[in-house]
Amino acid sequence: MISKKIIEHKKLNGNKLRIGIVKAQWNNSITDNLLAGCLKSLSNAGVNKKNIFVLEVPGSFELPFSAQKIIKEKRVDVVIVLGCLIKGETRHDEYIAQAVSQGIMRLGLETGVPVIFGVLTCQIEKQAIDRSVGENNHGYFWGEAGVAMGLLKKNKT
Ligand code: DLZ
Repeated sequence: MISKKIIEHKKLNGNKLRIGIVKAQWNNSITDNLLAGCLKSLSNAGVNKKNIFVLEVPGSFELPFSAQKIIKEKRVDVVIVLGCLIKGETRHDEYIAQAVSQGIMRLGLETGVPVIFGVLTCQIEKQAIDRSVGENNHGYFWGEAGVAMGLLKKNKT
């Protein structure tokens, strides 16, 4: 089943925002699409290309560390982490999902810079494909969430 977009953001203006994106390379065919969707929504919200800092890392487990690095080095208003976990034969995906979600939540609370959880956690590959293409590209929604939270952090909403 394809999930429907649940929230409608009002039109936001991101032209003053500095935004970090960290993309995991594991399941690259999916995360490339998430990144493309994310960049499209940032562009639609008026975010300037020169204020977007993209970092690629090996896998989702590396996302919190790398988000921290971008926060320290680039003075961003928000970071969006993008990854794709697909269940395998072991419980690897569960440990990674826990570590990433808790790691970025802690990072956001400790630094005051919000970090958007843009990680697909899927049972099978088809679920990941369905959520990374066309109108249902979650990267697009996570870009919108990033703009909303970046503005909130700057007190611009
Ligand atoms: C090892 C691993 C596995 C099994 N599965 C995924 C996955 O589905 N998605 C993902 O982003 N990364 C996966 N990784 C890699 C880990 O995130 C990490 O890169 C390595 O364990 C090295 O720390």
